[in-house]
Amino acid sequence: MARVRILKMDPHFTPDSSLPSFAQHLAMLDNVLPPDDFARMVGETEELADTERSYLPAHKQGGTAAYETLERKAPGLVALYRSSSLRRLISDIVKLEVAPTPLHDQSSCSVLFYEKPGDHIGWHYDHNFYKGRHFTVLVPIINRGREPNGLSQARLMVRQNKRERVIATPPNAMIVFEGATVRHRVTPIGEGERRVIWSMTFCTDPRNSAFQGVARRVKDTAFFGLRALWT
Ligand SMILES: O=C(O)CCC(=O)C(=O)O
Ligand SMILES: [Fe+2]
Repeated sequence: MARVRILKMDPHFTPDSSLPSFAQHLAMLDNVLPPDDFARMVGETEELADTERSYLPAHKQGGTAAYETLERKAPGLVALYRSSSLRRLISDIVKLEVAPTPLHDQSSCSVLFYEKPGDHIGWHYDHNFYKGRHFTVLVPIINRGREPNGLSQARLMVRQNKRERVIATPPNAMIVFEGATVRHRVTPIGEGERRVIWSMTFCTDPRNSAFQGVARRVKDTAFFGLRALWT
């Protein structure tokens, strides 16, 4: 039985720099969690990966651990997602009051594993199925590989104003972007490399219409069931 370590409910975030501009719908921070809190998150994620591997053969296809799994296996991540300090930090960055999106939305809080050579995500937008504006928040938990800086060769790229840009994703960074307007992809990971990303969404108004609810479920199926994005 895996031991479950609970993160403090409300750790303070300690980014290296003062808050970046969100004028381009995209912002990056480094070293957002205090080292001890981050180390506990890494531990929780390693245990999650171990249990996923032993109980879910489908996991070998690479992919995602969704909210229900995280609630049971990684309660510290879920607590942090719903903490007032994270909500405050994201609201301050995007300069709008945002809230976590509902528990039943698989994209609200998930962990993405890139560990088979070639695992990647093609160009996409993160569709917004809510009434309000919708933001994606990524925290790389593990990123190890054979690049000179020790990171994997999988790169997060964004395309804006017809230009492509590489966004660094070292462990304990935070990338906040408006996924409905910032097209992005992740290039394939190499042999023996590993990249694990904690992906969350926040929204200014997390209500959704009946139609939007149906559309969201179709999207969840694509992302978590059929892995349509993992082609
Ligand atoms: O793994 C990444 O860097 C990006 C994942 C992604 O596109 C998402 O969570 O929306
Ligand atoms: Fe995305």
